[in-house]
Amino acid sequence: MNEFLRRWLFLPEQASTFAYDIDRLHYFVILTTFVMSTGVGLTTILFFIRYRRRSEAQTTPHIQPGLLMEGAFIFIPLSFFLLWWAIGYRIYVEQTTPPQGAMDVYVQAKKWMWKFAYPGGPNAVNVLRVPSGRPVRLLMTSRDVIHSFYVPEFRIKQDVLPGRYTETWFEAVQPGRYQILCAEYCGAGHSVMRGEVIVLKPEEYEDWLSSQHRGLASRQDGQPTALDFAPALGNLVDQGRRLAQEQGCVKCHSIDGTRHIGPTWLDLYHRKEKLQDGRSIDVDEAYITESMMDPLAKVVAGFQPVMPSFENKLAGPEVAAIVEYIKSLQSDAVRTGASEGPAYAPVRGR
Ligand code: HEC
Ligand SMILES: [Cu+2]
Repeated sequence: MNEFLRRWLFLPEQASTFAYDIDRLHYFVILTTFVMSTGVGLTTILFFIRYRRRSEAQTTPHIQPGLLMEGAFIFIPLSFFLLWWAIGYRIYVEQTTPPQGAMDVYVQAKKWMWKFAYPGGPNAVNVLRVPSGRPVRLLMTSRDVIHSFYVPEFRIKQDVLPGRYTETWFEAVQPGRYQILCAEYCGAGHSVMRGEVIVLKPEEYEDWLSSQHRGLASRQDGQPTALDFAPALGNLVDQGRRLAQEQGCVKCHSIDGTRHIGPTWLDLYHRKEKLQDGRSIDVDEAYITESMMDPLAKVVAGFQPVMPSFENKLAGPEVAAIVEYIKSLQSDAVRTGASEGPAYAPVRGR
């Protein structure tokens, strides 16, 4: 029954503990109003035909409904509304009260990404890893404008405000991947402000967490920086960083915003890059890949076309790892318009 109604109403999968409660209330409201409005509609049509005016001289008699009829019209709808309110209120209280012992994750929204920080642990951009079967509390704030954290499968949506913390919580019922969307229009990149919740089995989550701690501990300075989200994005990013060193990319590209022989990789992803032929291009995965395979296809304005091609030198997964590594290099700089060049003030200028 649940599954049938869910599909019939085009609702997404139910992946959190309160998805079921919310959907049940939703079915109840929808079905009641559906039945009632169908009843009203059919009665209207029937009355149109049955009580139509049959002659010019016909008048409509004044009808005085009885007290019982009047009462029924008031109290039946009212009791439905009160019942819905009572059920909704119970769910609202549950949804706004994180349970004791919930695991905390700090969420920072900014144009146009989600950053997640685990207390005393790793950071991540756009990927929130959580264990299944355990309540997770999100403490959220924004660095710029109002955003809204929305995971349809969890039936949670919570505004994220600058200068204030808001919170919400959920308990994922089973491992899977669910999209995070921004549900508050926040500028040109609103539609690409997407992330992902990866729900892991509790033991997988523990493994991941301890691998992150190892990653953090082995860093020379010991202190994670805003520039270094790489550990949290896992092996692909680590592999990409290693490959970029092995292949000599970092001889020409910096990761700290400074200009070398090639443009810096910091904040490269979704940068608006000016090309030599005057065009402007949004740096996405395809463009980054093309830059490795065919560097002369699109040459960045102000740079010499000296980058060698890496076609046949890198395998598919290696290219993907480098792309993920480049994507992970995001600074804390807040952008307001479309970006041209690093948002970061170059340490050594041109
Ligand atoms: C000899 C120096 C050199 C090496 C080595 C090099 N690049 Fe480049 N790269 C450049 C230069 C110069 C440009 C800018 C001109 C152009 O677009 O071709 C560039 C551009 C790029 C761009 C586009 C950047 C932008 O701002 O739009 C990407 C992505 C890129 N390189 C990736 C790589 C990767 C990945 C490697 C290693 C596998 C690498 N590069 C190795 C010099 C180099
Ligand atoms: Cu947003």
